Amino acid sequence: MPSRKLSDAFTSHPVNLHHKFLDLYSIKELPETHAWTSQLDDYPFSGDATCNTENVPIIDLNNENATELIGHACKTWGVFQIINHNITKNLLDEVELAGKGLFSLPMQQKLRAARQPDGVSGYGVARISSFFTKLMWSEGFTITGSPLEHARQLWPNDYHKFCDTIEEYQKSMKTLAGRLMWLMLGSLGITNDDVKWATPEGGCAALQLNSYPACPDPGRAMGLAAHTDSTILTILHQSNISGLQVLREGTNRWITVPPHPGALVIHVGDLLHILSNGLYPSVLHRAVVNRTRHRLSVAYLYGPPSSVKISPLPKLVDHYHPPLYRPITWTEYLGTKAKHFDKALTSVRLKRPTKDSNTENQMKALELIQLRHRARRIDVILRCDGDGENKAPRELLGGYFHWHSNLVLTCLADYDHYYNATGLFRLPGLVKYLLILLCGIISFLSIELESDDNLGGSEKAGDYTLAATIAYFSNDPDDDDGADNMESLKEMEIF
Ligand SMILES: O=C(O)CCC(=O)C(=O)O
Repeated sequence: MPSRKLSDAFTSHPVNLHHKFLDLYSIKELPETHAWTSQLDDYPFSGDATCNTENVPIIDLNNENATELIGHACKTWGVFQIINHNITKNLLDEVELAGKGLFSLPMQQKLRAARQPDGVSGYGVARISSFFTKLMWSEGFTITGSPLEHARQLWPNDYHKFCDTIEEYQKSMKTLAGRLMWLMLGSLGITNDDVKWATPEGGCAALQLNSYPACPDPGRAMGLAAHTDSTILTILHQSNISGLQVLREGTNRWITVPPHPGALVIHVGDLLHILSNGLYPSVLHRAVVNRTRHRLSVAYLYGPPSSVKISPLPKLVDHYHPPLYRPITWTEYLGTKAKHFDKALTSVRLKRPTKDSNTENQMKALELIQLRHRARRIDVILRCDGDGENKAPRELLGGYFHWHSNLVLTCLADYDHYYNATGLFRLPGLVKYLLILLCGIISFLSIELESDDNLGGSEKAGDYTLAATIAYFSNDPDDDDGADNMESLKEMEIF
């Protein structure tokens, strides 16, 4: 049962919020417990939607270029709005009405369905509240699987309408989420064969209803503090009151996502960030409140089957793009988020190879070999860019020789890959290795130092880089004059 699996995430990190539930609808003055100071101004705000210099993209799913548009939005924004998504206005209105009905119940009645400290579903304040000293100006209701049990607690004699609406909404959202996931993955060149778990029945989800009552002092209150979603993607329906803001990478400004009639907001979640090996960043977002109007939002939090290991997709990983994250299930990730909150993604990130590590050197060597493979001749001119006397310190030169021998080693290691792929040689084992050894030696010998003077070892410390200019000469069969055609010059920093 997926919901039980997801709830396992919180058993080891229960959230005990030691405070009374305040009835925010009746408060006339902002209590100190809810008065935020610093986090509200962490980044500048771009003004309301009319002042935004740029807007979150709105994508028509009927557009024949929808996949490319979505890919671009995921890469550059991590958020976009969709229209023509096949969710009827009637269903959106119904779910909004169901949410309003729930939150307008007396507090004592809502508390009958209160979420347990180690549970996922039910009524309560945002789980992330435990990471902040101030309380948020909102209340929430989470539904995983069937809404029946909680609906019965809230309305013992009259729960059918709520359940019917929620179930219909969950069904439609599941279909849409599956479609969107494939558009997003498709835009990365990923196909069904690459992600076996991503079947129409496969995904797992939770529905989150958020309520933001009108607030007497909105400038000092926070509806929902900045966070990223622990999902593959989130589909958000917001009532026609603005409040959602996303942090725009690059400018580091909060940008309002204005409600657009009939549009749904799509967030890239942390798990898509991992699957895409960081190509599609999960977006930091928050909700602010306003003085006069009650705002409601409904988030469909969509993820993979709870026990499937999620890791950067093999198609997106190669020598140049090593995997940035370790494999993790959704349940494990939710547990990590409950413990580390905004450090959760970093905590599953693999250590990057250090600059002078073997891996990085081998990648550079490999790049050179790939060039070499297509060329008649490659000249490598080494240069030392440093301050002062323009001399490489001894450890740099040591590094250079280390790199050089890596080149030969990589040649050997990649023999099968290159020569089998090109079909150039089909020779017995020992001969193959002798040939590749010879090739390695030739590449070793053909790398020249431009000038002994420039690379002469010195003991001087300083900020040096050792760079190579690689001249690539084509192997053009029509070129019968025997002269080398230099096709490109490539700059490569070595150390
Ligand atoms: O209410 C909103 O606009 C944001 C909701 C949200 O971020 C969430 O439910 O995770």
